[in-house]
Amino acid sequence: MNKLESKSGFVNILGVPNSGKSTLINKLVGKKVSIVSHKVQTTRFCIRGICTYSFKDLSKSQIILIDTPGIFSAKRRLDKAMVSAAWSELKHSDKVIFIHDVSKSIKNNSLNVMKEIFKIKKKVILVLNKIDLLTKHKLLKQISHFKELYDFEKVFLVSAKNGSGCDQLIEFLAMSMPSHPLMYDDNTISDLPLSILASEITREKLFKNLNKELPYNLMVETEKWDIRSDKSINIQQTIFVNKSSHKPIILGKAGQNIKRICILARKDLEKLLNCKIHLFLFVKFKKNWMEDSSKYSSIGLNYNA
Ligand SMILES: Nc1nc2c(ncn2[C@@H]2O[C@H](COP(=O)(O)OP(=O)(O)OP(=O)(O)O)[C@@H](O)[C@H]2O)c(=O)[nH]1
Ligand SMILES: [Mg+2]
Repeated sequence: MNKLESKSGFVNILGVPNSGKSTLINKLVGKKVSIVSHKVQTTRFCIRGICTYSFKDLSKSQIILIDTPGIFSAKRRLDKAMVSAAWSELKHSDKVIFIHDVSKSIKNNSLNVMKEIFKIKKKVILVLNKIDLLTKHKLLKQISHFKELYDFEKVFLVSAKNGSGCDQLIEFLAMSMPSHPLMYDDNTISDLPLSILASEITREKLFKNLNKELPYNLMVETEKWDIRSDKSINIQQTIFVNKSSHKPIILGKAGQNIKRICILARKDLEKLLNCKIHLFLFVKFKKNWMEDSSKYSSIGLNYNA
């Protein structure tokens, strides 16, 4: 490759919910660009995480990793919009990764996703994730099972959580990108507006800190973003719930839940933005927010999917 020639391209990451797509993107990018939780359907729209890789000869390859909502058979409007978003960018991507959680057996849902991907793309990279949870013997069994099913372009064994196998994956992706000028400057790690990223961080804290009683249909909106004279930032967010009974769940006894969530979100935001944050959270009951088309378009989802 010519010294000055750079590479740049798109990599789509698809898989069933909870397989570790967002964790992998964050590990490859090196910062949290996409929220993660132990609950399924955490990611709601496509998020681009950007990784700029430097080769030994100092030329660069920019890998634009597209995190997608997990794919499942969707029935409700929001779920359908999420699944449709996951498929939407596949045709245009330069490489596609199918990611599978090795601690789970290969069920119908994962088989269907693989089948659909192979209908659109001839070459598919298989990433077997969460290898930290499996014995070598069981892992070898899984690998041969996948190889019997499809002819994958390449197979990587990784733990997105602890990073093992991730260097080999990113090197391969960097080499595989087409010759193209960099699409973002070297320091960019995400194209998500900060106000949306901030809403996502609060949603992550809600998902992680409310257990069985979590109202999945909540939505967070950043309504105010003011920079003070001392450079600290005032952020005001509203958490919308579509049932009034969900409001006390989020608030908790004497407001304990919301206070804890606010502190955790503020700490993450301060780390991300490198400045002092004043975060104010409000909870509002808004019946049918899931039927409000403006809530979909603001995060790039198709209301009529
Ligand atoms: N032990 C282990 N856990 C992992 C690994 N990768 C991800 N996880 C965990 O798996 C859970 C789901 O991870 P996510 O990255 O949110 O999964 P996702 O595929 O983006 O999920 P959706 O957005 O809901 O489709 C989280 O609790 C992660 O911490 C891994 O390599 N090892
Ligand atoms: Mg996700």
